[in-house]
Amino acid sequence: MVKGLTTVAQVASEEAFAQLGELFQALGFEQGKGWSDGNGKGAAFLAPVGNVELVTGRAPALPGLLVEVTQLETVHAAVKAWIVAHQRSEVAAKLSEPELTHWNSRLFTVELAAGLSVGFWESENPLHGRPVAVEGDLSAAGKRFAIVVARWNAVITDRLLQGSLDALTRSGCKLAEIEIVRVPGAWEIPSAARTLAESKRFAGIITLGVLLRGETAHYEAIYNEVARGIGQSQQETGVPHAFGVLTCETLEQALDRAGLKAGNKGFEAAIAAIEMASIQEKLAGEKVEANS
Ligand code: DLZ
Repeated sequence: MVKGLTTVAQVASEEAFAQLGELFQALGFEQGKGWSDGNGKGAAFLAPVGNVELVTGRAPALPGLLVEVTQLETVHAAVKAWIVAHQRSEVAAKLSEPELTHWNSRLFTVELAAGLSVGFWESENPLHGRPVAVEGDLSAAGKRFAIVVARWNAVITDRLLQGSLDALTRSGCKLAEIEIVRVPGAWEIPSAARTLAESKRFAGIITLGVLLRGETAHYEAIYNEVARGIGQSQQETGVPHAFGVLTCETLEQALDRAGLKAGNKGFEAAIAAIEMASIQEKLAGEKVEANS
């Protein structure tokens, strides 16, 4: 069965061989397994995907070796910089400017060495070549969400709560569709989250709390149990649970993650819940085709 694709190019000198290797790595090729047998050597450069294209009815794109890239101008600049760095004036003469093709793309070509002509191209369609994926929308309109928030370290959890409410309402969720449940501490989050999830009234549950290592006896044990309980509730009910329980060394670190220097984890958790709620909705609606 087909396993991969290899294109072989002869390079005249060891110096050019080394310089081209440098360029290919700078362009983003992953270095593969090379070889050396005393007479010669080979260097392999890997691309994430490859294909053989058969063409009929019109002339195929030239040259035969085409590398699809993103940021074509950056690649063009990298090739130019390589030409200058290695004083390859003979290559400079064979470097074209990026131009539109008849296949909705832009392309430039360069003869990097005798017999090694490469075309670099970028599709005008940013989704070209991307695998089709199920992705969640970031709309919370028409969905109900529950937020379970611990009262312990309220100076921080209140900020996380504000962040979550901000994310939900800005994504179209009405305040009336949000249920806030306050529990004593992080330890109590899983049981409340589970009850809410089992009610099947919510598209997602957002859990918010703060555990401070310095001030929490049996910190690891509590943290593990809280994480396990929230995860288990999510897996066993099928309702997305976003994990917004901070685990920090100090109060300052926690404040940074509650809206000061490192974003607001309550906001981020709510966004994750919205996305997962949408993904669950899409996955639930997907049909299993006969041949899949
Ligand atoms: C007891 C305790 C301690 C020491 N530290 C924290 C903490 O840092 N964050 C938090 O949310 N809760 C803490 N708690 C309270 C427990 O989570 C729990 O509420 C009590 O042990 C009562 O069951």
